[in-house]
This record gives sequence, C-alpha cells and structure tokens, in this order.
Amino acid sequence: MIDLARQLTDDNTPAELGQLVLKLASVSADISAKVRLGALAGVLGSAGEQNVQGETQKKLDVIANDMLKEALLSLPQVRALASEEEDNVVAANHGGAYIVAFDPLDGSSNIDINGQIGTIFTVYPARDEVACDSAEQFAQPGRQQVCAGYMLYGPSTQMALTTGGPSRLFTLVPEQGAYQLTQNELNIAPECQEFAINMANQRHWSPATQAYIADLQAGSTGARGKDFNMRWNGAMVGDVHRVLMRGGIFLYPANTQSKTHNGKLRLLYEANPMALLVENAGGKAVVGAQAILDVAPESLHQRVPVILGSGAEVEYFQAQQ
Ligand code: AHM
Ligand code: MG
Repeated sequence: MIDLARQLTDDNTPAELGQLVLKLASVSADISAKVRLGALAGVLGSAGEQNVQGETQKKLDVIANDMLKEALLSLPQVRALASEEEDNVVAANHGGAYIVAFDPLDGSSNIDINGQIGTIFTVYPARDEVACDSAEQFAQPGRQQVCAGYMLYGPSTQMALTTGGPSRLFTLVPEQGAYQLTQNELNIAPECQEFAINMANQRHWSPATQAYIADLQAGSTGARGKDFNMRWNGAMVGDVHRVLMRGGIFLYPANTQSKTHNGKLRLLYEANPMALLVENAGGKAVVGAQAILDVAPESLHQRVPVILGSGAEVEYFQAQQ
C-alpha cells in the first residue's frame, strides 16, 4: 500500500505543498470522525447564522470551517485563506508561498439526512504584488491551481487529489487518521449514459439546455439513439465523484432566476477544483464555449454555470448551444 505522504514524495510535490496537503488530509480525518458520529457528536442541525451568500449555516459548516481555518493559519507556507463560510479573505502568514480556498462542507442540505457531504479545496501560488488579505490574491484563473481535491464523507471517506499530474483517489483508514492510495489514476471515458442535473429548475434553463435534456430523456427513441439514466445527490462532491468513477455529465447551468442567473456553484472553491480534477482525469469542464479553468475571476464568491464530465458528451452539449 502507498500512503498519501509517500505518493506526494513520489510525485515530486514541493515539500511545503506536500505538508499543506497532509494538513488538509489530517483535518479531514477529524471532520470525518465527527460526521460519522452525527447526532452523537452534536454536529447536526442549524447554527442559526447566515453566510455571505445568504444561506443558513449548518453547525457542521461552521465546525468544519473553523477546523480548517485554525489548521491552515498555523502553517507558515499559507499566506491567505478564502472559504465559502468567510465573507472576506483571511490573511495568514506573510511570506507564505501558497493561498488556499475551500468549501468546508459541501452538500450542506445532506448533513441532517446522513447523505453524502464533503470538503473541496484548492491551492494557488500567493501573489507578491498584492496584500495578504486582498481578494486580488484569489483573482487567478483555475489554470494556476497547483493542487486541487475533495474529501467525500460517504460510507468510506475518500480523497480525490491532483497536484498537476493525474487525478488520484485515496481512502481514509479511520483508525490511523491517514489516507492510502486506492486508485492510481482516474480516467473518465469520453462517452456516457448518465446525467446529473436538478430537474426542478428545468423551466428556468435556456431553450437549448432544455432541448438537450429532453433529448437525454427521450433516450433510444430520440435523437441520441441511446438511453440515459439520471442521478442527483444534491452534493457536488457526490455527483462529481460518480462522474470520476464511471463517467457521466454533471450540469448546474445558468438559469433565468435573477439570484441564480449564473447557476449556483462558486467558481473559486467549487467549479475550479472540480474542473482541474476532471481535466486531469481526461474529462472536460466548461462554461459556454470556454474551459472553466480559463475563466477570469471577477469576485471572491462569484458563481458560474458548470457543465463537466465525459469529454465527448460535454462537447455534444456545447455543440447544441
Ligand atoms: P453548498 O456548498 O452550500 O452545500 O451548496 C452547493 C451544493 C452543491 O454541492 C450541489 O451541487 C448543489 O448545491 C445542489 O443544489 P440544489 O439544491 O439545487 O440541488
Ligand atoms: Mg458547496
């Protein structure tokens, strides 16, 4: 068995970046232990506060955010942090080579139903020309990410990770609080027969997106000539994990509701890390005609439509627009 530390070394990961990843992994093992105990650890239910996006925070959103924040602030190589649960950039250590953004608890609506939830993270090089606590630190396109990944707190806790090379999958050994490599290279097949979208938003999509999904639903009797199945976890970590494991297309498109006209998902700590994992597993992740990784960020908590997954299917979707 190859553990995470050994794999990071084998991948020639810079030492400071490797330590950062190991710290994230260790915090996630602690989060996983709380998730596993659920009500017994007192982590279910609402925290009674709202985050900057007007969403009611769950207790576990706040707990996971505080755990990650505290751990990362202690690392000299971390210059600044951004989180879904923090209104502004949090300055860390001057001289740190990296900045880290995260969604501490993705899929919050699944917490109280014992469903799939996770942590999404991304690491960029720090920018010397702007202040530690400036949102400009994070105004970098996703291509600049030096590392991205997620932890999925499911029946087992797993971590998907890329440090620029292949996307790899690790599984947590809870007794050790350490991750072992369980899939060396994730590969998304170009063709698929599974899609993931929140159908409740159907009437709000563009006519082209509505027509594309109607074709998938028509299956072998429609233009596509084959049947598609549908899955929706309501947690991006779970839905993207399934795509990484067995292919498929995941969509959180633009819609006509003013609050979510750019979709729901955040560019910095949801779309970009998932896009890097998917591209490094041979898939595609796009917004309109553009790769998500090439989007120039405009604000810290910016939302972006997300279409990702099996390469040929994503291209077919793009051609229909
Ligand atoms: P969260 O980070 O507050 O949990 O919100 C993001 C989640 C994603 O994980 C998921 O893809 C999406 O929201 C689900 O949205 P919907 O409620 O429309 O199903
Ligand atoms: Mg999220």
